[in-house]
Amino acid sequence: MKACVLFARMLCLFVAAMIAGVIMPDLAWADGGPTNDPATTLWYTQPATNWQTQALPIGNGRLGAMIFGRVGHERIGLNEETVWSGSRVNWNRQDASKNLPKIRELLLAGKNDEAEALVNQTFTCTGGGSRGGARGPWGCYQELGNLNIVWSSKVQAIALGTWKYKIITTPGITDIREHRREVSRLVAEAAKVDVDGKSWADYVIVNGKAVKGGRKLNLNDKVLLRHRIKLSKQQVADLGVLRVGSAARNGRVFVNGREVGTLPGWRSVGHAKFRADVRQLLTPGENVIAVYCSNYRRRGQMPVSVSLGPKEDTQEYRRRLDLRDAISTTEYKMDGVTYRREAFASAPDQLLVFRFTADKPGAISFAATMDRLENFETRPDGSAGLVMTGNTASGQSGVEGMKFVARLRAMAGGGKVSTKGGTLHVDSADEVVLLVAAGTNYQGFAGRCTADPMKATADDIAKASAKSYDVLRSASIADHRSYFDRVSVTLDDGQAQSRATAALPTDQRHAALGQGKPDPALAALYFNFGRYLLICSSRPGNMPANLQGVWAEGIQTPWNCDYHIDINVQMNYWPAEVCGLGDCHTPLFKLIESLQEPGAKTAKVYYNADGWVAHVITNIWGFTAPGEQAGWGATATGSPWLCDHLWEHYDYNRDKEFLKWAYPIMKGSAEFFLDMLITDPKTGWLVTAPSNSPENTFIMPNKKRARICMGPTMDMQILRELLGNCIKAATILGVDEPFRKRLVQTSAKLAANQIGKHGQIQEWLEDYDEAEPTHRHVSHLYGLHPHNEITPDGTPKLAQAAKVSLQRRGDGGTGWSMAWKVNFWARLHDGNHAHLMLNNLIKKGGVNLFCQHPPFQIDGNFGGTSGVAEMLLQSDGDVVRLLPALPDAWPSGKVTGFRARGGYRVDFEWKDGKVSVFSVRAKQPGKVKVRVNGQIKTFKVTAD
Ligand code: FUC
Repeated sequence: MKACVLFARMLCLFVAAMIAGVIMPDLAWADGGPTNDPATTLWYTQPATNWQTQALPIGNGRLGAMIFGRVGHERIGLNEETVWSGSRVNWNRQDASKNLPKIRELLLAGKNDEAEALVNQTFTCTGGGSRGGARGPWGCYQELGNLNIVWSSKVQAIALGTWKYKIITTPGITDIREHRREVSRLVAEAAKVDVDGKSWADYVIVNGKAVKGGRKLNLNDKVLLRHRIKLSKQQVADLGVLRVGSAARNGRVFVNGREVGTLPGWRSVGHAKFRADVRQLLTPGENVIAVYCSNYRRRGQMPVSVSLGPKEDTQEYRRRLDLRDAISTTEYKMDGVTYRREAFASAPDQLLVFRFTADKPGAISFAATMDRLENFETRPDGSAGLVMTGNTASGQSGVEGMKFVARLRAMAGGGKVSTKGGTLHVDSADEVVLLVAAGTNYQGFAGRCTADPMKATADDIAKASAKSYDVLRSASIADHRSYFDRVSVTLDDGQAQSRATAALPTDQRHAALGQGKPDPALAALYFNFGRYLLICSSRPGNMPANLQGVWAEGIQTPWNCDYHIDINVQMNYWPAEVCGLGDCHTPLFKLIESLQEPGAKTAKVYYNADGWVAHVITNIWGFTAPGEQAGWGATATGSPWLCDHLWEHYDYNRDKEFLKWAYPIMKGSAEFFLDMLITDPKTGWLVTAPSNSPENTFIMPNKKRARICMGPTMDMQILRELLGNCIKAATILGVDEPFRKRLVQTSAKLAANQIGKHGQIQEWLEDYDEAEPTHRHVSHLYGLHPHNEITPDGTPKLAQAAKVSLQRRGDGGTGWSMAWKVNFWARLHDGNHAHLMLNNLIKKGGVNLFCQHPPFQIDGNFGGTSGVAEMLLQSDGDVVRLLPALPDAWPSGKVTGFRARGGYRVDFEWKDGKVSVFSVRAKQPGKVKVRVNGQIKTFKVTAD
């Protein structure tokens, strides 16, 4: 019976595709294997060239890897969640509180610009704060390194060492555009085949080092290099890949006068290398390779390394990531052999596992190395392994930086494995399994916390190498599925064209979305990808997911890849509870718990207040002080926003033991604000001071611009929520009655939401205009989402004002900003607008579906997943709403396993936009109010 249904479905798909005139892609794999479920598979027909937008992530919560799937030179980016630079110091400005009265006086007098100047001088953190980045004590999360696999080939690559060069200048031209045009012309001219470059200066490079000439090259000189190479007919038949090493940036590459590509710019992190397929351009006889680049390194040395390697002629190339199995696969045929690589990150065995197979014996030969951009040493670890060790920069003299270890072990079937220096060689094996273990000596609030990562990684390898590949693989799949299978979402519009689009490779689906082609399953895939990323970057006991999860590249990562607590880390966890991943939420709670102690010191030193506080950013070293700049660093409500997550976890799971643990943390946060709030004499309201509406600038009546203010709307919404949650928690736990009463009184006096002159929710206490009306932060709508004090049914006027605010902000923004807007529109019950924002978010992202701020920032992935959930289900502990914001684009679908506040599990299906069947389950039987197809009714809850 099942087989019949399957056959019928396949037939439908085929016919649909024919009708739509779409050629179905070849889905066949050599092993007849995976079926590319469009809602749980990312797949492509070419290797990745870009980490941020194309490569595929795997992770086990602690270790992460990025798989490119390259054929000749595979690069696998490695991460371990605690590889941070920096170290612990005291960032608190000891005499800060002395200046607080004056800052407040200025604010009360409306002199925000003067207050801002004073905050900058006296109320920021010391030691440069996050500005020091990777090199300062603040530090940054960074890559562990790379595992490089260079596949052996019968044809040797030719290193191009002897060059002629000429410095390109445009004397007398001052206009920048004219200068650029002239440079472009000169470069194209100089790269031509028939240019006589004989009189140019000589430059010989061996192994990336200048051995002759080049002494006259100054830093930042722009240089055109030419190499002449004679190729035989055979060489033209065999060669085809031109590579330019990492040292050269900001430039252009030419073969026989034809430009073949652009070298990555200075913004690209260190590893970005250049590779081009130049098969069509090579000719028997003389060939000219020209590289234009700038000498960004140092005087006399421009270590460009260029090679012409064997062509990589593959057939049936496929790479894919299966979100259900958490396995990445690369497969291709070359010279008649089918090669297959699998990669996964095992949580049960705590390592990364790679397997290379081929359908002909003895076909696997490669050299493997491990490296990173700085501070490392790689040496043999026995005869079949490597170990890479080093320390990150601590940012303080005399303090040792974090120690890191990556250990590689090869297990080959057939052939020979050997090591020489820092390279592992595999010759003529039938099959190879590589195990990679990694760790650091970080001992903080979470993570592995071992003092001896050498031993820990050796133990990991010893344990895993006693198991077969299949055992490791099955354990990893079972473990991952125990999280992933908790929820499923199907979205459908019943259209043949949509299904045909969904059957395309992911990059083509992404492009089709850009052309407005419907593909509801792509939204389901984006939703599932967010769940996958959370499972892979935030498991119980691990560090919380940072700005790039466990998939950071380079040493100085964007925004130090830290924890921004004025939206970003919170957004990472928005999908956790509704998707039944409450246990993946717990790493955040450990971070919150750890901030109490340093946060209590900050509260005393800056505000002379009880309780604890953390401002806008934090790191793994317990940073709680204000940031280094008043304009963004003074936001005072990062910590209560974090505390909301504690309450949410309780509200979804109704676990009193958890609440007992969490309540003192929430209470400490509330205690801080009881001391910190001041009365605004104009309104009599209690307000925070100083603070910001995150990162946004307003125009003062005197036309000056400022960001420091008192009582920004977001702060007051967050505090109403915090105090409300504390009151509920204390009531449930039966504790702290007098404190509860104080909270009730304080809450009533907090500055209210106000509607401003445009009909919008006012962002500040005064109805200022924003300097940038489409600013990415939409903080004043915190009360709409994630908090729910603004609702279309409960507070229709405020909801209407929130809509005006959103319209003023527009439908663009950074990745995470658009993700937030999906959630906002869903809360306003406008499914079509939420859908528009979701599409904008996906379109702006990479073809690997990584959200792009840009650069890659993972928060938007999680915000997008949360947004899809908000479109399908909303709950407030009283009513569960099914399909509150269903877009026309998803007329039918099915959800299993969603969680709702109140401790519920909800399954439902819909057709033609109407719920056709649903069930609500909970630990205890009981009753629940459900809004279904426009009506709120009370239903029976089935006991789980
Ligand atoms: C906040 C945002 C930025 C960025 C950074 C990591 O400061 O305003 O857009 O996302 O966090």
